[in-house]
Amino acid sequence: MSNDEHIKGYSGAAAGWGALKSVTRSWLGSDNAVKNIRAMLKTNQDHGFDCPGCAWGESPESGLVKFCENGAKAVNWESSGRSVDPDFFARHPVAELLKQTDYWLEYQGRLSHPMRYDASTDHYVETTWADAFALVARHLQDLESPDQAEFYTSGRASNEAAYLYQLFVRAFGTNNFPDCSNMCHEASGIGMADSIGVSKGTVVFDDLEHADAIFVIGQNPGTNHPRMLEPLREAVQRGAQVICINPLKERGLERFQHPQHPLEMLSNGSKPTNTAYFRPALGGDMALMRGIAKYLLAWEREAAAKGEPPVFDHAFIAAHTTGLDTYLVSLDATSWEHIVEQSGLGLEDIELAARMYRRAERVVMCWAMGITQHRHSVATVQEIINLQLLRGNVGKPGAGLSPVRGHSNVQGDRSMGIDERPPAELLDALARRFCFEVPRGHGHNTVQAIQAMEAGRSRVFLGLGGNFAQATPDTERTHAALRRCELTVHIATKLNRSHLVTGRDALILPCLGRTEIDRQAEGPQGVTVEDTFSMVHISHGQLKPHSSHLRSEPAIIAGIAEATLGDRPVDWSWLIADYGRIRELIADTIPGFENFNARLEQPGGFHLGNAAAERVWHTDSGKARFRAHELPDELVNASVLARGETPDLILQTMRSHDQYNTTLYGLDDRYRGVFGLRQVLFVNEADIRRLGFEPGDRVDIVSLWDDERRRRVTNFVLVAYDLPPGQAAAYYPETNPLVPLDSYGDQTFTPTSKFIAIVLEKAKKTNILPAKQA
Ligand SMILES: Nc1nc2c(c(=O)[nH]1)N[C@H]1C(S)=C(S)[C@@H](COP(=O)(O)OP(=O)(O)OC[C@H]3O[C@@H](n4cnc5c(=O)[nH]c(N)nc54)[C@H](O)[C@@H]3O)O[C@H]1N2
Ligand SMILES: Nc1nc2c(c(=O)[nH]1)N[C@H]1C(S)=C(S)[C@@H](COP(=O)(O)OP(=O)(O)OC[C@H]3O[C@@H](n4cnc5c(=O)[nH]c(N)nc54)[C@H](O)[C@@H]3O)O[C@H]1N2
Ligand SMILES: [Mo]
Repeated sequence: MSNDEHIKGYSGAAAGWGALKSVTRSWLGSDNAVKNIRAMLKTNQDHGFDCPGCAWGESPESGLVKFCENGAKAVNWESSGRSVDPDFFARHPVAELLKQTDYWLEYQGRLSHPMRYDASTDHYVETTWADAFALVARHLQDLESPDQAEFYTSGRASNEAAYLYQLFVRAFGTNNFPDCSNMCHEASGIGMADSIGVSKGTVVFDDLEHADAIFVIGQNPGTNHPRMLEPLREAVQRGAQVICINPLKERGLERFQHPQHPLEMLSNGSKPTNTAYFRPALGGDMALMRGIAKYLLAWEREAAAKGEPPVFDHAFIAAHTTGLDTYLVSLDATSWEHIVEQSGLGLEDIELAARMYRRAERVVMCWAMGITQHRHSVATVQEIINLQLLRGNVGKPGAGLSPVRGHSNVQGDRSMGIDERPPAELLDALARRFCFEVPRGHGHNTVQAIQAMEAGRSRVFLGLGGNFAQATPDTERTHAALRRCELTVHIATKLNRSHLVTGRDALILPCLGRTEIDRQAEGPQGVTVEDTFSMVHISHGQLKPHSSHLRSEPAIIAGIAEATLGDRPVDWSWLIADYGRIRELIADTIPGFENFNARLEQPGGFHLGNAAAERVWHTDSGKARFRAHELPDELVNASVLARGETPDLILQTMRSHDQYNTTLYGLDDRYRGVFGLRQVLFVNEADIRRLGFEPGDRVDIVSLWDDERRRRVTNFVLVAYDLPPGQAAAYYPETNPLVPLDSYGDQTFTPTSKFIAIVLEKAKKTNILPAKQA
């Protein structure tokens, strides 16, 4: 195919007809169309199931059908009619499956039977649940120390599954809980806990409806949180400012056509979703926030000199904060040159952003991966908080901080104790309730887990969902680390590459998805999840399970736990007969969940509460604190520069419109005008020519780092795209081989997936076809 067939551009609005067409296609492609349409109508409704897509929450009042294009894709994908069964594995040795694309692997359908890897034949073969549990137990019991096992969690696991999992793992004896959150919003949690004493967003849905200004920073809601477009467009219509900060012009942040709004659809109209759009350098957001704060300070001084009303909220600052003076010193000490150079924005733009911020009485700041996947992410999150504190924009209606979470229950999983650095209160509560010696030391995060497996210090890997081998950085190195394990185990719904990068022994344990009926000894069970606004609600699967051999995640965890620990510290089988019993334990040990079962009766669930939103600060001083960080001197790692290498470009890795993390629903990226192709590198045309290439040329991408490895991906098509100079963008996970394992955020260990120094080389082989359709 020629490049023209792949690169077409896009001029429509986000959502609208394009979304409907795409949903219909995914219904028809699921081999299960009627069943899935029924399922869609149950998504996010009372007595229905929680959408297995993103963590966005619902407006409590909205009576509309509560799903979006990408939620529909997530539901359809889970409800595929195709099966990956023992016959499938008999036909395909693992070595052959490894040659297939990630798209092909998941497209084959739902995993249907528990499978064990037989290294002598290189095939997965059917096993029984009892044998599978016994194998896991034997490997775990053979370890010299419980700290030699890694227990990964992906953020789709329900509260009940996550709670049982952490209880089992801690009773086994370790805090090794690498999880997807380590690669995601870790910086938000760390920065917020330190500054304002809570690690979760302070806003609820209603705040978006009352804000005078909403900042959307480093986030692409049109694709990743489509239901967020509705409140954004509504905000613009009522005259609030929506200020987007993103180097890419993302379609969803420009125009939105409401797919459930008949008139708008018929007239093909659409409404804007922003009032201003700033396009910083990658990693330039902290400099921009500092620039805005510096303007506020200048105006504050001017106002004081003239005897005009102040710009800062002095009453709030005096009553609720510490550290203002030191912070103001750091503002004075940061030069405008440094701010302009690092933010990539001119003074006029920064001043305009500052004016918009100042004019608003109530400001919500939302952010996602464009902020959290950098080396200085904690400092950037804390600079956002500093700015909000200057004008009292935390803890009042219509204002606050909103790190918009990713996976549908990633926030709940942390609440349940999936945390490699668990707070002492959690451990104390577990020790008190279950009377066992809880492990107190810090466990491994995702990067440390890979390092431990690589060094042979960890020998068993167990994944509760997710696709560890592909979601993590430094793919070649990570795969080698996983292969050193004695046992790898994956609890999963769909086949993915992690299942094929096996340890000496390996298991695939197929589980029910959230859309499916979960029947246990005491009847059908619901599970609970927590959304990005800290609303907890129950979710009831509606569809007949894909196969009679599937078990629920809690049942699988209970099976492993019982085989490993017997009935210590709880009677696992009794617990999973009725998940209400697990919720009783949660109520006993996790703050905020008191009376859990009863509170779930409320329609729409209940809010967990957020101290900072009530201006109660759980910090040492009992106040919110301004944190004065220095702006980094250079964003490119000093040791890379010290080697005398100059990057051609800085690369960010992001999601296309047709993917859910490592799950690819299709090969298109409609809003960015790319069709049927994923190996693309977006660069602006002048940069393409500066580097001696033409749009459409094939290149190999090499990343620069301070070790001797040459990290490379090959055969990417250069796409001329409206990007600021010096930047490049490409899809994850194809570009994960370029992210060095040791390039991670300060304090967070989050891989710097949005800032990779690269050079381009002319592609050596150019004979690839677009990724194969299934
Ligand atoms: N359909 C769908 N929904 C999803 C997901 C999915 O894959 N598909 N994933 C889920 C998960 S786990 C998560 S964490 C979220 C992710 O949601 P997002 O954070 O929206 O995901 P990304 O695609 O990584 O997009 C990051 C955005 O940040 C911008 N950006 C990159 N670097 C910078 C920077 O330095 N500064 C600024 N200001 N902007 C920058 C990019 O241009 C891009 O628009 O979505 C969740 N929802
Ligand atoms: N370069 C780069 N790397 C990144 C990112 C990036 O922006 N750039 N983003 C990072 C982020 S934000 C995240 S959150 C991680 C995501 O990392 P993960 O959460 O590990 O990855 P996913 O792709 O969401 O996992 C998909 C798999 O989950 C399984 N699955 C789906 N539903 C269920 C279920 O209900 N139960 C169970 N047990 N399994 C299920 C399926 O087998 C599917 O193949 O990736 C991170 N990696
Ligand atoms: Mo995420």
